[in-house]
Formats: sequence, C-alpha cells, structure tokens
Amino acid sequence: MSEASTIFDKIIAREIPADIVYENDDCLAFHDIQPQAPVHVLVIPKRRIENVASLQDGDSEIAGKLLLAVGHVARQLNLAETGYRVVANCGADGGQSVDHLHLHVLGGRQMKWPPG
Ligand code: DGP
Repeated sequence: MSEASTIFDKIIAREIPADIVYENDDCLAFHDIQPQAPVHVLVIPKRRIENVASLQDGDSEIAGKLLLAVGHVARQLNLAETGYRVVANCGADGGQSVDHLHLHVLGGRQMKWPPG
C-alpha cells in the first residue's frame, strides 16, 4: 500500500468538494473532474490502496465491493440498460495519474476499441 496521500483522500475526508453520486461504508463514487464521456464516474475504496497491482489476497472483499459499487452507480445513473465501460488504469504505462485505486465508469456514448 502506498503511504503517500492523494487528492482522493481529501475528497473522502470532504476537505475538497466532489460531486458524489454514491457512498457506502467502504466505497465512494463521484464524477470525474475531466469527464471523457457524458457520464464519467470514479469509484474508489475509502481505504487507500495504490492500484490493482498492489491488491493483496486479503483485499478480495474490498475488490468485490468496488465492483458491486460500480453496478450500483450504473443502475443509479441509468447506464445499466445501454451499457458502459469500466477501466482501471494501473501504473505509468496504464496511464494512472492518481495513486489511489479507482475504477472509471464511462457511459452515455458508444465506446471505441482499442482504447488509446
Ligand atoms: P487516472 O488517470 O486513471 O489516474 O485517473 C484519475 C482521474 O482522476 C482523472 O480522470 C481525473 C480525476 N481527478 C483528478 N483530480 C480530481 C479531483 O480533484 N476531483 C475529481 N472529481 N476528479 C479528479
């Protein structure tokens, strides 16, 4: 686990504002500040985990809860019927810019493949 605090810790602590769409005991979801689709939400664990690569065997519960939170957000924002994309950028080549695990939920338009 990374020891370095990130901007997402400040969002979790309500020290900076975010457009929060869903929250439970373990996860927080809020609109991305630089949306890449009509709907672009980030789903994060409240506990700091650096990225997918740093998940440990003991993190299986929070990993599952993150995916369940994605499903909840998608239903809440009416993406479930039309579909959406879930992305986890990991590390430098993955394009990760915030070192706090987050799942991008992108929807509201037709996604393309391959991604850039
Ligand atoms: P990534 O590149 O996968 O690490 O994605 C990080 C995302 O976080 C990026 O799409 C922009 C978003 N982001 C960065 N800072 C903030 C912030 O202060 N507020 C919000 N809502 N999103 C942020």
